[in-house]
Amino acid sequence: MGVLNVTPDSFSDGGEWFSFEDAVAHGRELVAQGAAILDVGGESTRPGAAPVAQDEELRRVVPVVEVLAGTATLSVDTSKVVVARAALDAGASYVNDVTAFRAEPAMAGLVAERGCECCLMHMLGEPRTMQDDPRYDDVVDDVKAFLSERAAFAVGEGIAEHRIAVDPGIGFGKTIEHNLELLRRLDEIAALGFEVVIGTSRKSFLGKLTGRQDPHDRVAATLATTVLALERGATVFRVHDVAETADALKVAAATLRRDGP
Ligand code: HH2
Repeated sequence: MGVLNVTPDSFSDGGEWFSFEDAVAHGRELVAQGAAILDVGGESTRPGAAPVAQDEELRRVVPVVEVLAGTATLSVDTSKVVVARAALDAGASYVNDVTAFRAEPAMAGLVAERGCECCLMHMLGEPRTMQDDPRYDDVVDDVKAFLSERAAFAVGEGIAEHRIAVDPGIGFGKTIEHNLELLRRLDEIAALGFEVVIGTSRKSFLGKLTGRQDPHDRVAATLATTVLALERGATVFRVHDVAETADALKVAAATLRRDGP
């Protein structure tokens, strides 16, 4: 899953693909590099990011989805039903909601009605304050319980189980140790029986571990987490650096004999 942020303020690539032309060109490049899914987002969820008005989010996301539809599976990274509906009308078939349908529960009905896929992500609190001293009893057990509850809600709203993916939400209300524990024990989340999406790409815990301040310098660190996550059952890797990730996953998967030559 290639990240396509049509935003001026995303934590690692804000402004790089903000114009329609740049976003479309970058989306095509990610597909050429091997992305099977493009995750188009018009609102940053980094800690402290400013909320984006619905009309502005529509203006950023919908034209890009419309042009890129057909080149890959198009995912819309939004928690607003209106934005998701417009993106689905424009050719998207996957809804990535970082609030797991909590912001707008009607999102579940939309996904059910359209028969599309969705990703339900764990987040403690909300983006503005989520990094202020997050605490858990046991981070993996707490995240698992949350994801099970949200998946049960989604199924209750009519979404087929095989169309639901879950994501532990790396960096969303988590300390470095929480992120590492979730990666170390990702097999326990995979044991829930849903597809597992993992999003570590360029995130700040990697910067803290390696001393790399510039998110663009965290590709190698991201690859380490990607390979570990594959080994522990993740099946979708949400990344900015698709070419490097595709190579790492090919070699790791062949070694694990999940899709070797
Ligand atoms: N991470 C980000 C955004 N959306 N969705 C899922 N399912 N999992 C993630 O880990 C995830 C996500 C944050 O990364 P990015 O889009 O690069 O930054 P920003 O939110 O600043 O646009």
